[in-house]
Amino acid sequence: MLRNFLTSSSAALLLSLSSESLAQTPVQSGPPNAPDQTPAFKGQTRAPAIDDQIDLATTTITTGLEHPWGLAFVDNDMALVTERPGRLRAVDLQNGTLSPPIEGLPKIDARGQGGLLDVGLDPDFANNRRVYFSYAEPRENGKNESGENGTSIARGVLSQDHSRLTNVEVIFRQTPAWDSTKHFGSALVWDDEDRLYVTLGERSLPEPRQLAQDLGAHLGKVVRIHADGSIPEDNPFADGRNVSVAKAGLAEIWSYGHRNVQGAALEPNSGKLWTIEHGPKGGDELNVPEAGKNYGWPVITYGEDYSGAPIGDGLTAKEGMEQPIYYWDPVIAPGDMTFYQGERFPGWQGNLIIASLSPGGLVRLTLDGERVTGEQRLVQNLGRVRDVAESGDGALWVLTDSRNGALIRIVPGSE
Ligand SMILES: [Ca+2]
Ligand SMILES: [Ca+2]
Repeated sequence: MLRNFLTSSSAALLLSLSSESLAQTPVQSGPPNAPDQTPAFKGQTRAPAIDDQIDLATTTITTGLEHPWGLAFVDNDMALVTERPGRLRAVDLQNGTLSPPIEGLPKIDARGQGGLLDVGLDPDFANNRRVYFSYAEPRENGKNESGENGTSIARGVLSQDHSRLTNVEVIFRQTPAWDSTKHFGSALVWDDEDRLYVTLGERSLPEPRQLAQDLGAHLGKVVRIHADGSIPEDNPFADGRNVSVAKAGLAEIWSYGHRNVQGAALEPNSGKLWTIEHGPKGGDELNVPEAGKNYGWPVITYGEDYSGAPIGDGLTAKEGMEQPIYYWDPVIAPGDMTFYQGERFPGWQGNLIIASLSPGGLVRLTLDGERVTGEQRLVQNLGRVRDVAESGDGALWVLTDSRNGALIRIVPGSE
């Protein structure tokens, strides 16, 4: 009798322990690179794994894209796609036909991580047919005449037959230029008042990396501009009001202390910008950058240098510097991301869907406000995914990053 009682209560205890631990088990991503670092708050990393086993159907719409980077839907039948070597193409979403490279692009430096990067349509594209794009621009004005470049944003008018851009003009140039082939950023996101956020890398090398903390440089910044490149009056450094730092910053700057931000999206309910950033080994970050705030790099960060050495003094937190709302160690190497808004994937509304270059596929996050409550890895068989976007019918579309990259459509397997 006593023995039976003990046995059944032990079993009940075991059962409750195991369901508790199951609910808290994170995605199996391997050991951390920096195991001695501790998150600043509960749930800042390794959120519980989402355990619904949704079956996904993937359809390859087209292949033969050389390192495609950015995707923008023109309508239900056509999208624009960038290829890093410097080509912009229209792709027929029904049959996958690729147009010849669209003419009229400026000179592009396609070395390393550079090239033609993001593409986006004007909020009033239906009337003005303006297209915006980010790219690594060769710069002639530097000490190292052949090697200097910088991220630039240009716009042009797309012809009705989408064969050519005309009236191409550069609306923003990141300064200073640098002789580097790394960390260009550069996601383009419109806010609800048609202002353009641009995310910018810090060029990776030890010297320019420090400029992420320098408000006199555009390196390692998010900037916010109007469509013509002019500066919104209420930008945090637009009139020198925000001088809690040593000097007033460049007026385009929205937030600073970033490393290499290649993904960004506007949260549909709040209208706030969210960004996702390549950190060092073990330090990828999700942030909600606020006006004028410092996101820490390279003074604070999770993870460590690729050599295994600490970054700077190895700090993960400091007064006056913002914490990421979530981080990954080991990393996911994030491309772009999107907040899912459709109804095609039941229960996914408001989830953040992130492109992963390594380990690849997609990362899905469930959220409670600005806290991550769950994480799931999907379609890892696709390998390196650079961009993810949702079409008007609630399907997801991804670009895979390789010499023979593909545009792939994803819907629930039950359809
Ligand atoms: Ca994108
Ligand atoms: Ca940071």
